[in-house]
Amino acid sequence: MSSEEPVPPRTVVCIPTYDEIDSLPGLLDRLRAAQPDVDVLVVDDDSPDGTGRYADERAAADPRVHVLHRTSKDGLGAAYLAAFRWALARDYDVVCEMDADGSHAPEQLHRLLAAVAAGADLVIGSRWVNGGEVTDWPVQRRLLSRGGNLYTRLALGTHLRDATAGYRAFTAHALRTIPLDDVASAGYCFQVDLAWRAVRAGLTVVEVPITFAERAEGVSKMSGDIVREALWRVTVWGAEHRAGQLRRLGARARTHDGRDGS
Ligand SMILES: Nc1nc2c(ncn2[C@@H]2O[C@H](COP(=O)(O)OP(=O)(O)O)[C@@H](O)[C@H]2O)c(=O)[nH]1
Ligand SMILES: [Mg+2]
Repeated sequence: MSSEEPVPPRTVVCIPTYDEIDSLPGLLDRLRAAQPDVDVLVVDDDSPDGTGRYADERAAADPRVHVLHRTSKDGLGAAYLAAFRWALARDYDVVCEMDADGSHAPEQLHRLLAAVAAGADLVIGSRWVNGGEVTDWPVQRRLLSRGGNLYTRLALGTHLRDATAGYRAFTAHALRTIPLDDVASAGYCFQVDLAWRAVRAGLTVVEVPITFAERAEGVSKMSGDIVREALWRVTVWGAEHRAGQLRRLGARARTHDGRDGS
């Protein structure tokens, strides 16, 4: 390569797993085929079904595949935080999130990476922007996702259409800018939390359309508790945000009054 050519960014896709032995092999095949120059980090929470051992075998056979073993099931948020620290310590330029269950097509990762190359700090693969779609979801599941996202948008006053989505690309700059040490959110809320922190930090957050497919194998780890956590935290953040806006408005009005009276 001549010195004139730009150096391609070093990219890693982080895949959190808990009991994904039926999904992970095919997903890794697809990801390695779609993006041969991208590294992969499987973050396994000691899956009883042997997903972590399988990931080790893949890593032994393929220098692009890495595994981070955690000792017990500790939620998606904690797994991603550990993955981000791992990636930052190894100087990756771009750090992606992808579910293990095949819902996020590796064949569409180039859309996220192109938006990063165009200057975004955080790219969200969105189901609910023009061109985005969900295949095979029943109407109740669509309503839950759309309703949750509408509520989030109104409560926080953001432009994001799919703040709960888990197909993402962050620049290392974004991960170093967003305060990560006090993130306590566990499930869907983790995704909203990070997007909201990125917006407030003044980073460029963009959405690109993706086609989301429901998992074909294994079972979802989503639970009522995860949905309730998201609703509760988004409501609190929204109330704090509005209270802050009101305080600032009040302070501005007082400054104005003071000026008028002088
Ligand atoms: N490491 C780890 N991964 C998890 C945990 N909970 C969920 N995941 C993974 O997170 C991704 C999304 O979870 P999934 O069950 O598909 O949630 P859904 O898509 O909302 O139904 C999958 O790759 C899961 O294996 C966890 O506690 N630890
Ligand atoms: Mg899933």
